[in-house]
Amino acid sequence: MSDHISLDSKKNRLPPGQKKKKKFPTLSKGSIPDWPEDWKLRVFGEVEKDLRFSLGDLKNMDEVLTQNQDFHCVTGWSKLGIEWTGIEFSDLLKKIPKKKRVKHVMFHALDGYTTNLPLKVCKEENLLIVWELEGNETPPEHGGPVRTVIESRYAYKGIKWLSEIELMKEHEKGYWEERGYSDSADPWKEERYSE
Ligand SMILES: Nc1nc2c(c(=O)[nH]1)N[C@H]1C(S)=C(S)[C@@H](COP(=O)(O)O)O[C@H]1N2
Ligand SMILES: [Mo]
Repeated sequence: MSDHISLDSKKNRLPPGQKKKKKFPTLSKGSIPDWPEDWKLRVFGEVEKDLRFSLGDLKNMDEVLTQNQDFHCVTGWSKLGIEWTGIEFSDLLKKIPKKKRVKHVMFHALDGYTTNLPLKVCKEENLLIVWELEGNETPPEHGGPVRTVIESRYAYKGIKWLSEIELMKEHEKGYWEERGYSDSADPWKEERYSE
């Protein structure tokens, strides 16, 4: 099919200033971290008690789904229609006895990376915690075994090698947000850098 009649361009899925990539590039601040045998996703902060979920726990949840998402890197490339399998953050959140005052979420990764999002965004936009990419285990270079993705924000708001989710009452900035990248990171408004 020629490009100009493809579904992608019809629905205008390419945000301003982005170029479409056929391949799925990888981008990380450093090298791929080791994945601990006994990995568990820890949820801590403003919770009644710390919770830990193994990959098996996640895979056994009734809410597991497969979803296609577009992926927009702030450096200017987009990869459209990536198929992920995992669970919605909002479904995980329902299982967590959290304090009422939670307003913000910080995601932590095994390479020391962090990224922050308002709780409202985490609940209302399609933030996924995923372990499969195109029907196979997510490869380490793309953040496997477990990462997050959120197509409504630049891709640095998704975290590879997810280790911990911190529920917070105050706002704090993550790794790129502290280094001058936009805190809200909406690709449709081209929010690349902080003011
Ligand atoms: N843990 C971790 N997550 C991360 C990053 C990183 O360096 N470490 N880079 C971010 C950036 S800037 C992008 S564009 C995407 C890249 O994901 P990919 O390598 O699967 O394309 O991961 C995001 N999440
Ligand atoms: Mo990025």
